[in-house]
Amino acid sequence: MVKARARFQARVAKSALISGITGQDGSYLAELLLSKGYTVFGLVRRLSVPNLGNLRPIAERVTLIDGDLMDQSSLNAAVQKAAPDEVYNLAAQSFVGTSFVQPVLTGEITGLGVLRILEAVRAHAPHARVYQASSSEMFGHVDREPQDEMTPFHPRSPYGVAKVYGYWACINYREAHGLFVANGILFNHESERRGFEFVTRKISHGVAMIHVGRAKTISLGNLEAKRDWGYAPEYVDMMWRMLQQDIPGDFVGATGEAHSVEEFAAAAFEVAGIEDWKKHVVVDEKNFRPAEVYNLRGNPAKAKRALGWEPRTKFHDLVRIMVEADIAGLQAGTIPVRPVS
Ligand code: NAP
Ligand code: G4F
Repeated sequence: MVKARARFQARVAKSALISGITGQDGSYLAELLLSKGYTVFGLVRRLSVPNLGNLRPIAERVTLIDGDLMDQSSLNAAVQKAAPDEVYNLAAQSFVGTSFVQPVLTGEITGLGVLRILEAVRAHAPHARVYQASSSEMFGHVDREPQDEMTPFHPRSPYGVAKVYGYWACINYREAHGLFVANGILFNHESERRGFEFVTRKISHGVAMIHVGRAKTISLGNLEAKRDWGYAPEYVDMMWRMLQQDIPGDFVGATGEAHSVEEFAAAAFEVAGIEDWKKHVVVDEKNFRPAEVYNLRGNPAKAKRALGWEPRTKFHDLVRIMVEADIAGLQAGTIPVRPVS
């Protein structure tokens, strides 16, 4: 019995390297892996002001390694130092809007950065299992609904194009070099840790600002766009499950339900008890994209079948979680008062 437990513990005491650990998903994933007994290393890039807020609850329990997806030697050194069993590549220039303004940088980080991670793993930890944060933005201009693992890609932004490059680089390293590499094709997932520029957080924070009397309106773009929005902590569990399989594969992660930006806004104002929400929303041309992705809805059947993964949080609960967290954070002074346009 004691021997069996020791063997079990030896088996679960794995180490993981997470790129993008300071972001929404990276911080939730680090918490999940720590709860499973992993030794967690996180890659962080140099910023003029450190950006470790999401890691506050676990700051003492993760080892941070300096490195940047733009810089091959730092990735080689990070992989050597962490000697990981699992590598989660979550780092990216992840905002679609910015990718139209900084397309080359986005290609470098979000596209070529994947190749640099794969090269570092191939050279220094070829037995490590790799998770790649692929995206439903790869589907882009869709010709069928819902989208699944067989749906063709038609990306509509430099971000989407870069993600397609990363996706195929992973499959190529699987086929050419025998690496264990898995693509999670995840649809939008949100939380109280979401960046302020993404539409859900822009709305939840904007509504909270109006609720506490610090703003009167929110400036938005295309209210008709539809997304399949889930809750981020549940999606990092899917990432982990993908790396526990015997054979690497690619999986869609989604709720199977789509809602419009307008529905999200209406629900958010309702949570805050603000009536006549249209009075508080200004539609501004500057928030529209040169090429829009109008409608995304995923089919997570493969993930359910093979991984036993299923999202639980429903759309209205997600909206409530985000709006209540922003109202509480503004009232407590733990969330910044910032412009909402
Ligand atoms: P996020 O909050 O924007 O986090 C991105 C992370 O990447 C941050 O930790 C950021 O570090 C890091 N990063 C950016 N450029 C880097 C560089 N050059 N070198 C090293 N690190 C760099 O994104 P997220 O929402 O957690 O998403 C995680 C991943 O999943 C991303 O790849 C995203 O494209 C993909 N994805 C997200 C969703 C979604 O709905 N959230 C859906 C599908 C796919 P700093 O803190 O220093 O900026
Ligand atoms: O919240 P968004 O900026 O997210 P988007 O473009 O769907 O990308 C997110 O999800 C992807 C997965 O599909 C990830 F790969 C990616 O990293 C990121 O996490 O915009 C959602 C929709 C768009 O159609 C946009 O045009 O909302 C529309 N929208 C309308 N008004 C707005 C606004 N988006 C933003 N950011 N700001 C607005 O004012």
